[in-house]
Amino acid sequence: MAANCERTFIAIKPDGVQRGLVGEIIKRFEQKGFRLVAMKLVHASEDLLQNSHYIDLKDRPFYPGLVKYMNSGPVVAMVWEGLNVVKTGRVMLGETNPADSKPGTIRCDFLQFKVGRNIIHTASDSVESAQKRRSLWFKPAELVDYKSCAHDWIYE
Ligand code: DAT
Ligand code: MG
Repeated sequence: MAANCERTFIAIKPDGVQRGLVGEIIKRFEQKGFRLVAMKLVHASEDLLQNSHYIDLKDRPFYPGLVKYMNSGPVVAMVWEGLNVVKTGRVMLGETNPADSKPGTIRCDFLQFKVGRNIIHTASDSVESAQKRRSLWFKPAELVDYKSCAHDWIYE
């Protein structure tokens, strides 16, 4: 796959949806020049969260609270595509702890200090883990194939 077709999974968590931050967060990815590949508003099941999405964290003390929080309302699940989107998406989010996040990042600009309410999820420390996470939330047919009219302006 071409480098500028890299994809990542991003989800706006229940507090991000309830606080009306969906548009602002999508805007940042759009303005950066990433292409929206898939998006849906979904109330994730406990099964998806417990047994798939957060399975890697199952031994952590905060795991039950995390699953409950993610299951407390709808989330906006998305796939974004572009050059280095896995790494850059992570930078745009900020650190896990909002208090450690730098100004200009989502978790700094819209949060105070609570790790347990950090409004946004990104897969992904690697392209492979992004792909794995994405496939839990989206069927292949839900990934929309189209060329952005800005593509040639962004990539030369
Ligand atoms: P990130 O969401 O930055 O990728 P992660 O994958 O380490 O962070 O953890 C997933 C989520 O778990 C994180 O967004 C919030 C929650 N979490 C992590 N560490 C926590 C902690 N010490 N206390 C409470 N929740 C925590
Ligand atoms: Mg993580």
